[in-house]
Amino acid sequence: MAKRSTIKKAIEHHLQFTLAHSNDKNPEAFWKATSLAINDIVVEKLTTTRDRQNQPGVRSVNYLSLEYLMGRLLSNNLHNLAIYEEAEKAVKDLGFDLTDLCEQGADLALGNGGLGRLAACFLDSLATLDYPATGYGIHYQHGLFKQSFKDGRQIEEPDLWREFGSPWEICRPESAQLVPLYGHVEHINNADGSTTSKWQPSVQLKGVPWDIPIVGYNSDTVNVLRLWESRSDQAFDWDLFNRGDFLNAHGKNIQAETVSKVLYPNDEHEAGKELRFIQQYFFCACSIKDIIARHQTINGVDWAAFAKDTAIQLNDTHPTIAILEFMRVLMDEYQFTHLDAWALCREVFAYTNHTLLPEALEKWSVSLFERVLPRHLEILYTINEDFLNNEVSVKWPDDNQIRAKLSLIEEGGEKKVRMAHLCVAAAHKVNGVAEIHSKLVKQDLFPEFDALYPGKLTNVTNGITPRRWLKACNPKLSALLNKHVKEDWAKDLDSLSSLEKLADDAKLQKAFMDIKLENKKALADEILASTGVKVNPEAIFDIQIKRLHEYKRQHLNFLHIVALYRRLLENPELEMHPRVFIFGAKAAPGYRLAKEIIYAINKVADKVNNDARIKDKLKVVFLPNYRVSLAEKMIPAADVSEQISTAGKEASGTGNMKLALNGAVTIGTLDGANIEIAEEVGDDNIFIFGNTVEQVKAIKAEGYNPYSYYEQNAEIKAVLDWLDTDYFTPGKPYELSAVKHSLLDGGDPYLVLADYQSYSDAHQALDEAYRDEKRWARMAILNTALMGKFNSDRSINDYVDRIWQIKPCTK
Ligand code: H53
Repeated sequence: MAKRSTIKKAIEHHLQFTLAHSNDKNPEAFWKATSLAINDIVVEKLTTTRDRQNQPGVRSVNYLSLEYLMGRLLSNNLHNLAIYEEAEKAVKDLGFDLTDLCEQGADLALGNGGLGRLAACFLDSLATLDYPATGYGIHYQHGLFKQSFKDGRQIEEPDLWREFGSPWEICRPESAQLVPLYGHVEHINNADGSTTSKWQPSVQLKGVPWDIPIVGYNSDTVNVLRLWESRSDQAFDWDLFNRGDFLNAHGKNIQAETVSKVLYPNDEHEAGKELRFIQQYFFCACSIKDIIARHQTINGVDWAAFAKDTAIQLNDTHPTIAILEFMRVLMDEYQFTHLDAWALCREVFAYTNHTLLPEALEKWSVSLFERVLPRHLEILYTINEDFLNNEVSVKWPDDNQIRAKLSLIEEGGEKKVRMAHLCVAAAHKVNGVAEIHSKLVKQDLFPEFDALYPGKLTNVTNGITPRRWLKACNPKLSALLNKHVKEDWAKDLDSLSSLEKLADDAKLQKAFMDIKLENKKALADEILASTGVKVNPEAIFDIQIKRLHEYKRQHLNFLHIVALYRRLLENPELEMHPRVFIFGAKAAPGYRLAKEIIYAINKVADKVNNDARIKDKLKVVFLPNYRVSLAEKMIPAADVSEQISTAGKEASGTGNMKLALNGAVTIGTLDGANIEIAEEVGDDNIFIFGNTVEQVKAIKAEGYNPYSYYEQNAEIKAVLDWLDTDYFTPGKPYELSAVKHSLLDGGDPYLVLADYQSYSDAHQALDEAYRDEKRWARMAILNTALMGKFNSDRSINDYVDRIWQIKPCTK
């Protein structure tokens, strides 16, 4: 293990020789030098891991994802290498505080929300459990936009995450791949009467890989996240340059670079843009070629061994095109027959479904396919023909309705390719991400596929890494847990359950709640610094952090806040513990209503926070630029976790797990992983409200009428009508009316009004529970103690058992 003096020397070395800095105490340079020093240790492990894994017979998983929300790497890598304390001392010797230094690094925000963060947690667990694994994705020049507020409205600015360099990455131009695009397919008639298809692409891109090391916690393994950057195949056009056309001499470069320039900022919404389609193909094509090349360096061209050694996991439908690219390579470059290629595909690929929302289930227009990937479309048609004739029609003879329903091509209107159908047909396993979600995938989304392929559809409940989401982000609570739990709970999270018997212990309760208060004080400082709002750390910190989306119902939380404010104005002596509602959420730049909800919350916050009449009993804060590193500060300080999606809409959620693990009590619907959290902590330690999945279906079937709630519930009516006045936006009535319109005239698609009263009652019960200090401390402790199931190590072991069948590869 690296010692203080070795680390100190390495930092000084990099400062002087890699960065050419004198000892001028520049924090950016120190952060970079420290990262480089730690990376030396990481890279050594990376090389030995690769040598161990790159052996015949070692089966590995390749995780294909368009998103990875990695956050910052320095603190995480130090914790996982178990040298945080030594580094802290080394950095102190050099005049720095390690916590401050870690803050210098930019977040790697190469994702939008839950899906991208899940991928990052999974990589952490794979390396921790010593599984051979490679993550593949895109090396976006700009990650998710930076968010600020101007007069309450969201402003987006580009994210320049590599502005000050990125010390962890290794560029590997020697492993670049070429990616063909566009053009046409030639059909050549062979002597034996058969025809051969030959794709003549008209454009070629180059994919250059950047490797980010993924350090396992207390393990032998450093795996790799390989991110592809797109460049032009021809670096420079000398012809144009010589003719004096200086600007266009770079033209092709610029076009090629746009492919990996920016992450699409939509979470769970597909806009059908050509550039996104090309992004998907670009990274899949590079990754498939890379997987094949790696296999061949180890085994030569041995396709039987390929199937044995290779698992490919598709993270949502975003990388579906990898299936068709693999087919194309096998057929056009290795002379496989269509049937043999398809058989191999079915051994290799598996697919994770993360959503039931129709707007998130990708469909690409056939005409776009035809233009950009004509050969792939041809292959797809053959797959579809085989699938419909040899599988669907065998199971359901003469049933054209089922054929149309299951077809990989959607007809009627513009023809579209149903990417999820292709995934289900090709994959050997399809999993949902929480019990209820997987059940709905079987029952509602793919019932016929479930009948056609019994046993293919399964569940793997999501998880989170306890290293980042407890050990690193909540050092005080971690120290307390170390005192009470013998095992290394950061690896074996189930061991925290030994705290269960101490949940009523007065000493533990005090220590636990003291730490919560300390964390709340730290967050209060952060809130003051970033918003200018002063909040009382003794108040209940009630937190909702996630992407802004109607189905996640930040507006339900908002309506309840307005109602509380109204109740306080009517009765300033109202019995209620002071409450601070804290939000963190980015809205997709094109999602109008989501942006209106942010605006409304900010406007109400302005008013409430400056109203002396309510005596600081209520505060509302919207922290700008929610991201992984901000989550790390908010989560340890939460008393209450808001998980209030419409039942049936949130596939799993993972923020719910992080907050509960840090001792927050959930107020939530019976949706996604909330259901499993409730099972673990028990009904007494969670506040469940609202309509269930079945009730939601019944309400919709009967014909939901939001107006009836508006007319019958005086508080709902008063609150919604208030939004039409200029009370929160002086001189500008109707500025906040968008929310009201969406709920009344817009039909309230996510049943906000139907759940309102039940939500309000649950909050009342929660307030009473908080006022009973012992009861609340018990609940908080039990939430931490009983989160063992949601360790992402458990999720990964489920994937291994049910889908990947890989083995740890240790020294
Ligand atoms: O994936 C998370 C789930 C969450 C779900 C989310 C997600 C995205 O972030 C993006 C696209 C998508 O289809 C799903 O909304 O419920 O926890 C990880 O599974």
